[in-house]
Amino acid sequence: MLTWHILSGIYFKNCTGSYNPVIFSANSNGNGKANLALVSPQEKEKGKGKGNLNSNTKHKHSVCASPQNGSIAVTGRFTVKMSIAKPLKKLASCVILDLDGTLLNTDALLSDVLGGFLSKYGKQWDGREVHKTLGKTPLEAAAAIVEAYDLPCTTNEFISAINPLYSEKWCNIKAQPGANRLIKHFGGHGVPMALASNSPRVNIEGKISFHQGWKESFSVIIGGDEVASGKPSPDIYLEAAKKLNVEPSSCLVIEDSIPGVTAGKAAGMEVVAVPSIPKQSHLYTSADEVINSLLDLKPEKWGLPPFQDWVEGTLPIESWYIGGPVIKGLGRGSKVLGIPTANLSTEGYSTVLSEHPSGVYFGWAGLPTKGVFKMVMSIGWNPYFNNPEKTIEPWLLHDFAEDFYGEDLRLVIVGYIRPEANFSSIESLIAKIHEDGRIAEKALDLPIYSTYRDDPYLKSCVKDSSHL
Ligand code: RBF
Ligand code: MG
Repeated sequence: MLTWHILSGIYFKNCTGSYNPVIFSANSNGNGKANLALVSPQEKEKGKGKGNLNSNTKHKHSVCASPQNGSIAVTGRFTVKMSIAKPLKKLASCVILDLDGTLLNTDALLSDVLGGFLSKYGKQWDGREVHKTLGKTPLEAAAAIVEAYDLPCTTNEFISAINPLYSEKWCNIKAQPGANRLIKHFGGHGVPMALASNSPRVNIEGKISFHQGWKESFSVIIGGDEVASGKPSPDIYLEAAKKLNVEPSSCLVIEDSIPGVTAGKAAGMEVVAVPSIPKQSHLYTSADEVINSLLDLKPEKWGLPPFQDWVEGTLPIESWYIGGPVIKGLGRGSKVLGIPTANLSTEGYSTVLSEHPSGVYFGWAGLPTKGVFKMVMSIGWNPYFNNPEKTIEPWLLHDFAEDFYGEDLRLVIVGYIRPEANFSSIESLIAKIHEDGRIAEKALDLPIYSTYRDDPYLKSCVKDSSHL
């Protein structure tokens, strides 16, 4: 089957006479007929049409389309530019998702269970060993741990001892930020989804049973025990495509681990990597794209319906709270950048921090003696400076006469702007942070965000942690 990719600069005329950009995909069935999918990136109109596409090699084709549904009427003929010479990205019609580390935040679980288990043997779990287990089959992961810690038991004994400890914690595993949003989005747009994990199928079903609406959203679930070999072999992904009844080339895989990315590529699929351990993105060279978190996924890049929840350059998120004394950071904020961030002590917040992807967020900041202020902040390792620790650096959008080190700072975080980035010069970093400030300043006046200004947490005393 020949797939045509029509990439950019495409316009069609709607019934009101105005032109709208269209993302267009055409799957030739070999006889010159094609199915057209019309999607406006502006999200104002949406429609599906069928038309005939001449399969000769001219670069322009006229196509008649009549919408099957949606609010637009494509009445006239429109012209598409066609590029078969350079199909950059294949267009996907289905999404296949990994579970552990991709949709579920299982990192904390691993250290929790293993930490407790190893201490019985007088050993201490070292988080750095985590890479030995990511994307591995349960047997491989177990063998790696038994070996790394020189445990006086066989791999199978280890598995039997650890399994019940795991399954009793399944109810506590949190969804990764953006996982519910992604599942609802694709489900709502009728994009078929499959779950493809190295875990045995019963474990997959057990884990997802604690997340409302997940099981029903997947038309296919494949576990590591249902194929000959687990990832990095392509088997799991190929089996998922077969059960979805689609070509592997029209599947988009979303994966957090390197073996998982290898498996998806070996299956002939497009793969977006969402690394679950920090500072590793350079190792994911075979992925078609590496993103920082599920919040950064742009489905339209893969020919899938775009998210519609971004407002004025910001993404509303479920609000979360953090507070503590303002500490002296590295002093770069005001000295080097001219941006005085009120760095927050992250002591006691390691769980909260690990649950939130690095990136630029915004919200409201409360200072007991000064009031409530707009705030934009970065969470992460500041790629430009390559910090060793994940930090929280809020910038209160207000001119203060004096420093307020030691004072209690309360934050309610309500929206997301972008992932942290590296920059070729300090000027471009500063310009970007100022742009973040302007985006936050404006967005916080929108009713969806402004209501949080009155959140009692911003004014309560530190000991009251009822919100956390
Ligand atoms: N540091 C980076 O290396 N990359 C970024 O993209 C980045 N974005 C930021 C956005 C905001 C709104 C703020 C307040 C800081 C950001 N920083 C970023 C962190 C900045 O480098 C840091 O605050 C200074 O180094 C002070 O320690
Ligand atoms: Mg995974």
